[in-house]
Amino acid sequence: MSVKKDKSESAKPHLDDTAPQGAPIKPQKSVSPPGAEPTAAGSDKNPSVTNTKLEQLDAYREDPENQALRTDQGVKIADNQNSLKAGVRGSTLLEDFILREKITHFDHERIPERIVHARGAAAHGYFQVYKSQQALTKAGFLVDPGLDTPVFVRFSTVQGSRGSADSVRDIRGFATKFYTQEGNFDLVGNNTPIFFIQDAIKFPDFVHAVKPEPHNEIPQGQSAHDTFWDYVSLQPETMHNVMWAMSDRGIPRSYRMMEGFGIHSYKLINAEGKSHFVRFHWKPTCGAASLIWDEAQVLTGRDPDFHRRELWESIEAGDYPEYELGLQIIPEEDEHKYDFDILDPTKLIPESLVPVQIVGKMVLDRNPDNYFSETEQVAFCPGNIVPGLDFSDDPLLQGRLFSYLDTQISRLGGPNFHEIPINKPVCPFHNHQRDGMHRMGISGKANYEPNSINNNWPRETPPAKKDGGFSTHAQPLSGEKVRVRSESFNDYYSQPRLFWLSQTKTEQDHIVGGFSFELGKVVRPWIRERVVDQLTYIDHQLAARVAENVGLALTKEQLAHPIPKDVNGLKKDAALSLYGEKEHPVKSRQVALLVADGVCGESVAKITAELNGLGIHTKIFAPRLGKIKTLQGKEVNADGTIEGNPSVLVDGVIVVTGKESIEALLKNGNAKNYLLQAFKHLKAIGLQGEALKLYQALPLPKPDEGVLVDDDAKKVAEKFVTALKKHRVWSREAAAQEVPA
Ligand code: HDD
Repeated sequence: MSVKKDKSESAKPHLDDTAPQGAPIKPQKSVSPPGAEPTAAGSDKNPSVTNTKLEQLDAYREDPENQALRTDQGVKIADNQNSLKAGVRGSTLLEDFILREKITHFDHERIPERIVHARGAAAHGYFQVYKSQQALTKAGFLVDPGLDTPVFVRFSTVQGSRGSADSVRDIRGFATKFYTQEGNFDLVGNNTPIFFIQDAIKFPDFVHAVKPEPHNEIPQGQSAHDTFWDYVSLQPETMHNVMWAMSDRGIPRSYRMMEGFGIHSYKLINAEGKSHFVRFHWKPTCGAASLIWDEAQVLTGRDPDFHRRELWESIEAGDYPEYELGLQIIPEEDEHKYDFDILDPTKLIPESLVPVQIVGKMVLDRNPDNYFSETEQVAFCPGNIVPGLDFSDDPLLQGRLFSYLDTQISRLGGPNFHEIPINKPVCPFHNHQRDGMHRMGISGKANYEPNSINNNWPRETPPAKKDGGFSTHAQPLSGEKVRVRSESFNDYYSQPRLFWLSQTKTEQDHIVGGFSFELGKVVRPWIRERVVDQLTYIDHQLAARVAENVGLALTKEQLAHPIPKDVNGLKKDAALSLYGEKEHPVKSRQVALLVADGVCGESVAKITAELNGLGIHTKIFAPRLGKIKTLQGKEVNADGTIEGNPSVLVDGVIVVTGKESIEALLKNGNAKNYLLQAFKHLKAIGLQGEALKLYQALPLPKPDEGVLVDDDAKKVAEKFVTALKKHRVWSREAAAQEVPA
């Protein structure tokens, strides 16, 4: 574990302005445009960014430069082009050990993909606590602000296979492995604060229902099919998470614009042995934001790697994704204070009841070197915790403690997966576990305990205030051994209603749209009816709107269904809405500048400078690659073609003035489509000078508050940024429906 000095003095303003004054946070390095250079392995691109985990991995990195090609046994290979044959045109000989080794290894290259969360992308980084949390926990990584704890974070979708698209409607996984000095702590969360089911025994049923249907393996990366909605309609505890999935949370803009949640109540244990319940939150410093549904669907084809690419390129560019760690603390004596059970993973704890205390920051600052070795082989287990933390009795969490370790044994081929470099702790680890497939360590003489032949090493460490052995919090228990669900888990509808009522009108419209789209793909009518029936227990208006879209009408009985009660007196909770009146940070946003020969080069430079100054990334797209001639007789370099970089890849577009340039764009269908789609997806559109003509040539309504028109380059950029801060032009939604992009 590397110990860092307080670097707050060198921290750059703006980039780290969310850290409290004096917090020991490392400055970010200067940023280059993402995707501007060829991508490369993390250690090639960012060699100066390192930590104890990355140093540990260095020992395993291979460097084939100036090396001979050899077999796995070290024999130099003289011919890697031809197999050994009986005569020039003869059959291949079994004797060919080089061929056999190569083909055999190839034949066994694949391992089973994860049962869920198969599609993912990951990055290295570090976590630092702002201020000691010793009143709550003795876990070193939450106590010592001088430590930066290495982390490896894997983001994922749940439903699709390894090769599925990133932008599908789904829950996202947000799994963090903290390589602490006291062992690995895995916080294996999602981008929603709640889960679909309450008890782990239902997980196989739920996953079978959401995965592609068993007879034809359709659909891929989507929950829009009969078996999922059949299960949902029969298991009302799913409704809360389903509401989140149908909302914009199901289609995040990027991994860096997504919240993360540990979901379950855990326990923090301090040096005196006192316990507090805790719920973990990750808050992105870029703010949380989502895609538009049509855009998400277009993206599955235009760039199936959209989220993965954005994560990778941002890190290469030095524009590191950051998340603050937040804690919701519930004293033990408040365990029964709420209308819901804090052990129920389908219930969140509203932030207005228990505010989230921000305690530290995680920065993702280096890409992996090898997808398989690191991202695919990383094995997260919620059972991996360190002294100072403990589990609660949440029945979903309890089942997870078993499942993850178990699944790795078949996924990674045996019980020694902790020895795979990415999974190894950075602190020493010795015990008497022995042998098994793929054992790497060469163990010492005694393989039992107690022993006298090795002086009883390795020995137990008694629990202590610091650096002690793990001890389970002594929690009093009572009751009978029973197979039941606690009655305190019974209310399925109050929290989905709180979520619904906390959304803006736009967000509510999107939820109605989400349900209507998905149910539109459900073939069996009785399943659609039952889902609508479930919705009537949440909100009549929601149910009626979805019903209408799927050709149903609510019955008198359904309209008489009781409205669920408020959650601890709350009708709304602002933290549940993504948008509200919030202004969004513009840092890290991507903006396209459309140009062609004859563009005003000075304007390109001014707009670029204005936006880059705010941390916004700009890319210049033209009908072709290469140097584009400017009005001033100079050249600007095109970063890509308009065709290859459609508007779904960016947050907004500015068309730069120039008579000839606009005339060329008027003849370019891809440029026209750019504006049509940007308009349809509610994006800010900047039109400088002549560019208005391009807009006017399209079947679009008169410029609205998100179409920013000005002759002056700086002014158009300023107006554009004001619109970008709203994330989307929400007022345009009705007009956008009519645009046939
Ligand atoms: Fe799970 C993977 C998140 C409940 C069983 N889960 C997995 C991953 C994430 C989650 C993010 C991917 C980790 C990675 O990137 O490798 N799972 C959750 C959350 C849950 C949850 C937030 C509820 C709060 N999961 C859950 C239950 C079970 C599992 C109740 C089983 C009883 N999950 C698995 C698994 C996976 C997995 C099958 C597949 C691959 C793996 O574990 O390593 O064991």
